[in-house]
Amino acid sequence: MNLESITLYPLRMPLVAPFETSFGRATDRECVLIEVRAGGLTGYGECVADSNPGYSYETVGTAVHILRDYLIPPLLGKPVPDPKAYFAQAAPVRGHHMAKAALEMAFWDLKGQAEGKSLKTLFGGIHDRVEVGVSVGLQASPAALVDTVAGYLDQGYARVKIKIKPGRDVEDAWAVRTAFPHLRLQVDANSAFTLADAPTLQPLDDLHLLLIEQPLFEDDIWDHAKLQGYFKTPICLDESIVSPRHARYALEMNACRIINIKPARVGGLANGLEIHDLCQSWDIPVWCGGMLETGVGRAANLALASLPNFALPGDISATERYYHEDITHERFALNPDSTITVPDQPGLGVTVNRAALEKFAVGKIEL
Ligand code: OSB
Ligand code: MG
Repeated sequence: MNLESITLYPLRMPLVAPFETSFGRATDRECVLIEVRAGGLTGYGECVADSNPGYSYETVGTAVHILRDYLIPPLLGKPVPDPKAYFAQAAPVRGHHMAKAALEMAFWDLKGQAEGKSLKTLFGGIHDRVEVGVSVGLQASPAALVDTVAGYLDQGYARVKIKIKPGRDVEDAWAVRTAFPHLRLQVDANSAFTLADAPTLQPLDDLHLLLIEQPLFEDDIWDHAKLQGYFKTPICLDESIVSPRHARYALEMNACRIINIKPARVGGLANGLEIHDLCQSWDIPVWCGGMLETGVGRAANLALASLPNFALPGDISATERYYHEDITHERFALNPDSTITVPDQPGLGVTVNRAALEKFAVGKIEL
């Protein structure tokens, strides 16, 4: 099956509500949808790089550049790469994992469609529904945060993550914990603190949090190992784990007791599977992070999260938490038990709504 053509659609989609983290506030979400044609089939991939380099150095602009000028040209007219082998094949391009992961997702979609198997089946997933939570951005005040969290609990979410940053840390978490004593609660700092902040953060250790996500620098596994030594609450790494190798470093250094797997950050779903297996062999639970994906990326995350060692609820919320209108016909709804059902149709198991795609596309690059 030869790869005939690829189209990149940079998208800008309005979010249902602004999303604020320690690195910024977004009212729209930007990403790139990749459409790959081969053998009469069309596979889709989502590049989760944002409009700005706040979470990662990759952006929509760098992803389009790397895809258009380096990753895609050697693929055209050649057999569609085996998705498990693609990351190694793309090694001449250093870094740019989100750009690579978007292509790899489309190759998985094509493989699943060609073989009549869902991604869940291809990955060896064992759950038909996966436990999910909601990631709540910074709000105007601790009281406003408690109100927002209450709204999500009414919708049925059984696990909540709140964003923290310096000056909006212990007080915010304490307010939510006090309002909801039994809530499964965790915090995410997106690299906003340093080791010198450890005494300030210490009270978090008494709030019965599931985990403290990425408190320190994104490229710093070593100081996380020191910080984990001061806390009984598990540290969970997100930004710092950019490959299976980095996962191994973190485990060998005791830098965390939980890992957040975002397939795009680690270079693709195959690397996500490898980190899942590595962590399982270390008895370290993982969970699936999110990047405010459209239905395309959400379908892939659900398939990945159906594996056995995804032992904690994922940041994979219902479509309506993110978008009034999505680019897939399928919308993901929250089941009453705080789960979302994993797609079971071949490939990603979602179909793209052309009208919505045209509406949200801010460009179109045909290769
Ligand atoms: O750190 O987990 C993060 C969104 C964008 C960038 C980074 C993060 C997030 C989230 C949202 O927390 C998770 C979701 O998709 O619901
Ligand atoms: Mg995070």
